[in-house]
Amino acid sequence: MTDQMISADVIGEHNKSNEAALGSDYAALGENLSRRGIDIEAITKKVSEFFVAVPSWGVGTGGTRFARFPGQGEPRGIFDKLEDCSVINELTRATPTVSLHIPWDKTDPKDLKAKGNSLGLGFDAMNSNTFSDAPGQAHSYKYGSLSHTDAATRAQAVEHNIECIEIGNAIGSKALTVWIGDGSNFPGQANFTRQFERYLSSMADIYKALPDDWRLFSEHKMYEPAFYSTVVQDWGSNLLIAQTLGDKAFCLVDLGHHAPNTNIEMIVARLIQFKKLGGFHFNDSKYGDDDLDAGSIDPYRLFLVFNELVDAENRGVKGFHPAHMIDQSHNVTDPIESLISSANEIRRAYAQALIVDRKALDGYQQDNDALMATDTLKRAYRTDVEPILAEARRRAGGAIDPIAAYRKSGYRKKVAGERPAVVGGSGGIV
Ligand code: LRH
Ligand code: MN
Ligand code: MN
Repeated sequence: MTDQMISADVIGEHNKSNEAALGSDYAALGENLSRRGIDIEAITKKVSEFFVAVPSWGVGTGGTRFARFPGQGEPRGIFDKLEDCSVINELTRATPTVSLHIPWDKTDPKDLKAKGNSLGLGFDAMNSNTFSDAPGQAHSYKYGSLSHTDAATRAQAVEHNIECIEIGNAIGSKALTVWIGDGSNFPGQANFTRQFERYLSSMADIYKALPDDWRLFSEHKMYEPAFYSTVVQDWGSNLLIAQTLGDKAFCLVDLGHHAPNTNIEMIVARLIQFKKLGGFHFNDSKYGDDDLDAGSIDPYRLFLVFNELVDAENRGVKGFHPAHMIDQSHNVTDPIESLISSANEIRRAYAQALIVDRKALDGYQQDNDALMATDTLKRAYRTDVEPILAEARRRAGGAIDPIAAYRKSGYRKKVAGERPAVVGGSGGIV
């Protein structure tokens, strides 16, 4: 038995009052899909088996570089964060793992594992942090970390990543995600080539410390915090890194780390083709690395990304198992509600991609029928698959409408009474 943060009675009662409506919506959708030659049960099964990890740092209220407005009942540390993550999983049954960030979540791995077990949660990729200084560290990352000009600073950053692997190994994680803020703010400040050489050499040291069954993900980001140049600025540099390091190295695509209008789905296709897609940080953005809720700005793009993933799944691409993780920051919403919403949007995009008529699409592409090809995608995208998502949740013990059930549970109010209010302040992402 695992500890439940939301009582089964709350979920049970909520479901009881929504079951009849869901039953008829599910039957109607099933009939519609069957006319299109699609078995709704097969889609529901696939959706139920699709999971996405939540970021430990996502359950706290974010902030900008201008200010941070704390929310009620913010988690005091990693154990509170894990409880909040559990709420999301109990209601959605789509997020059974958590991605940790070290040193933010650093504590005895035995306690982490025990808490995870008690909540029925596992751990996805570990994230290192050499983009800010931890209190008391010997060498500052102000001018870089893995690519720093100073060997001792680079060694410290490598050591930190190895420690992340060790913690991860003790709690059942199988991957390390490395994102660095290294770059430069002025033309001439850094030698692009030397800097990248130093980065590759540091990453090779980290790679050597990877257990056999682990993967190393490098995450690219166009700019910020460095504003003139960034060492791992795009998928081109990222691919070079993964190819240089070896078979256990892959590229991680954070959807918010590209210039507006970039064709991210095509980047995804390229990385799949060359066996270097490691996984995702799902979120959405309008302008830059906005870290908005998945599917909140451009749900069609999210669908198009999933269209590539399902295409690869159907083609049986060897060794294809990208890690699915959310990376968001919440300023005006309850983070638990935002993460529930994102998990649902991600499953929605997957379900929509699953019902694309791929045989027809292939034919239209072959015949250069651009209009019908794009309409084939639109037809799947226009289908309201919510009954499939809700039924998958219900069958797994989750809530038909998880946000409504969450509000009904009074969880936020309860933890607000237990966790001291945090005072506001200047910006920061945790
Ligand atoms: C960088 C990033 C990266 C970090 C996280 C907090 O912008 O996307 O994944 O680890 O945010
Ligand atoms: Mn990210
Ligand atoms: Mn980011």
